[in-house]
Amino acid sequence: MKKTWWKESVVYQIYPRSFNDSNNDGIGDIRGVVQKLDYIKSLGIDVIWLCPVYKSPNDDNGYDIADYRNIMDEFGTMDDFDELLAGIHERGMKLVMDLVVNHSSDEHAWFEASRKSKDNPYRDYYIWKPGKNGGPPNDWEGFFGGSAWQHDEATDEYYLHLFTTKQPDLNWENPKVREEVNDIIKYWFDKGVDGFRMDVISLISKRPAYADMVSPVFEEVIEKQYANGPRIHEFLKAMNEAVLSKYDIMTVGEGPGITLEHGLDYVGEDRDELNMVFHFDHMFLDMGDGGKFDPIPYTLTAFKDVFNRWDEKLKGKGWGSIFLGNHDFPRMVSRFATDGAYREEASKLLATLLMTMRGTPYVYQGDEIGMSNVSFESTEDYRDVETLNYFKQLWAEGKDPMDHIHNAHKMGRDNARTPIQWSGEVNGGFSETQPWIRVNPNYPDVNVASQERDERSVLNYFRKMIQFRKENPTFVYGDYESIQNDHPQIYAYRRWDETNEYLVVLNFSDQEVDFSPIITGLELLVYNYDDSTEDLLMSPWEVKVFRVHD
Ligand code: TEU
Ligand code: CA
Repeated sequence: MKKTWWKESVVYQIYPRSFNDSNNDGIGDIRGVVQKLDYIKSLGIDVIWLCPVYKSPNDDNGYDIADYRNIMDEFGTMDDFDELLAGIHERGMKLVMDLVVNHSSDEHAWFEASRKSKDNPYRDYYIWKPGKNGGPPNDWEGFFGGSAWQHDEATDEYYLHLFTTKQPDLNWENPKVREEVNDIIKYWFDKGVDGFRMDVISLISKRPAYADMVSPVFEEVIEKQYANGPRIHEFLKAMNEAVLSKYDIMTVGEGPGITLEHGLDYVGEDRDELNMVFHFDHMFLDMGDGGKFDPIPYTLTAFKDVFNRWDEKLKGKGWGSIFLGNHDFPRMVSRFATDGAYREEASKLLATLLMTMRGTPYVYQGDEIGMSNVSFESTEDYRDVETLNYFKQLWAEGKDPMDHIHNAHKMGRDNARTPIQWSGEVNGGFSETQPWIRVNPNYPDVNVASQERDERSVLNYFRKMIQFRKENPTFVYGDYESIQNDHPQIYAYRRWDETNEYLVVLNFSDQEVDFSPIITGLELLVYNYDDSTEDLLMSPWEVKVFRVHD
């Protein structure tokens, strides 16, 4: 495969509202990120992906944009942004921004004009339809519950919003919308930004029939009706030709509905569309037919299968992204490992997985210190619109949300949105004021400052693993094969190229496991227990990475 900087990079995702508060108003901000650039650099990070910082009424924490060329007041000014970008570049890192153009805010000037009258020049920037039988145009549901259509008094029509009512979907059929998006991208590239993560890009091309939902299972509706619409690849190719291809940047498309079947259509190296995608196959493993708040158990073998199938599909043809969490999902250690007695070992194990797979690794803020899920005692402490809508829906069904709060504890997005725990000081050192969302009460035990002082901390293990990946490029470009794939507790795989071979063995369980890989000539290189030995008697959540000699 062609070698490029973004394949060799390790990306760090920042959710600015929760990262670091520089002016003590309780909200993380851009200057807060500037203050921590040396810290991020010290991890070995190459690329920072910054979640949305544009002007926004924050109905969905910045994923509802009111002005694509200005900065949200709470986060600072354009001068702060320019300083951030310069600071990142000075340190030899790159900056990737979030592009949210499936929808805008209803407070964007385009939508304010669009809703005024049916003949407004901006009318066709959004998707308007007359109602049917006194109700919405069809029975589509939004991602956050309820109808995906909102009636608007002024013109007595409905607009489509796949997310909240304050996030109207843009009409990509309109060539002017596509031009506007290209101009926005150009604006930021001309400032020197190094790429975009494209929010729900899989949803931009709508199926013109607007037929009723084909299934009561939302995941099927996404796949068959919302995602991968008829013109998606035409739109992406045109965007690539007009702007993306003119700059040395990276792109990663996010998307529900980007399944194994469709992945290569987006990232095939012969396709000139996107560089990478985030698929959700492993992120949906523990969701039942009722979706996120209907959690179900899953097995390690199912988890391995996702990685195996994607690696097999993409190999030699397109590039993958490796991630285990972000601002939309629970903390990786609580979800895919354990946050009990073995939280530290388990965090190190997941760090090892991230840094030894084929594909570009993405580290979500706080995972480098092993931050875990939070269980707020009251529904009042939750902030995320998705979780709040869930509580509302329960009330509407005559149920008491408190009887279901365990689902929010387990699956809610606020798990990943609590403030970064910088120290054992008040509010975890995030802010001197009460933050916009509560700090995880485990901050006295889990924080950056104490881990800086501890050679054996999760933080220093992350640093070591990132360094290890860089020193051994076989982990970037080399081949991948899972061994003893049916093993219910061990995830073991080989990585190799013409010159090197490695074996990674990860014990995904609380039990000791005697593993026999039938591979000889093993030299132990990386491990997460002080007393690790070259044998394959694996302690709970133990990691062993070997060089394999012929
Ligand atoms: O997320 C898109 C997406 O698919 C999410 O709806 C995800 O499935 C959901 O969070 C699971 O509960 C992106 C952003 O990452 C998210 O923060 C936004 O809320 C959403 O788009 C709308 O812009
Ligand atoms: Ca602030």
